[in-house]
Amino acid sequence: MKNTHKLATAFLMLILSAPTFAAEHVVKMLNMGKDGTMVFEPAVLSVNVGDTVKFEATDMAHNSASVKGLIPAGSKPWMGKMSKDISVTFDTEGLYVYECTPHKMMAMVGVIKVGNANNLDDIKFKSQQYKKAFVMNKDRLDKYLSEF
Ligand SMILES: [Cu+2]
Repeated sequence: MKNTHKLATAFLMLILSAPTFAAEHVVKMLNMGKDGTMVFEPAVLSVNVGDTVKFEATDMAHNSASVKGLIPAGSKPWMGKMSKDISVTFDTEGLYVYECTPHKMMAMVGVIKVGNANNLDDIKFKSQQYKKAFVMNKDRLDKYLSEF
């Protein structure tokens, strides 16, 4: 009886002290998806601090690159190579906007929320200037940001 109790206590300690494992999410880079042509899918994603997002070169001639000024202050930017997968680990909370470099004009963009969207107002404000570069799908980024 005593041993059983000890075992139960040990088991409980194990559960309580177990680290929460960081998750890996996958975002596909596509010529055609649910939201139209030249899209990331899912284009809007919520993850936890410490999680990794793998941008998968499902279709060729795309990349994933963070947009200057549209990521949290102090966070690390990234720049994926064309037609290559890239994995990004997110250690800083907030909203991140990223783009496919050659398809920026077509609003091939995506948004990742890490933890809380504490920079939402800042991103909404600064994205007004950024989205002037879009010649197609001009409302796409606003639509994505409206989900937060
Ligand atoms: Cu692209």
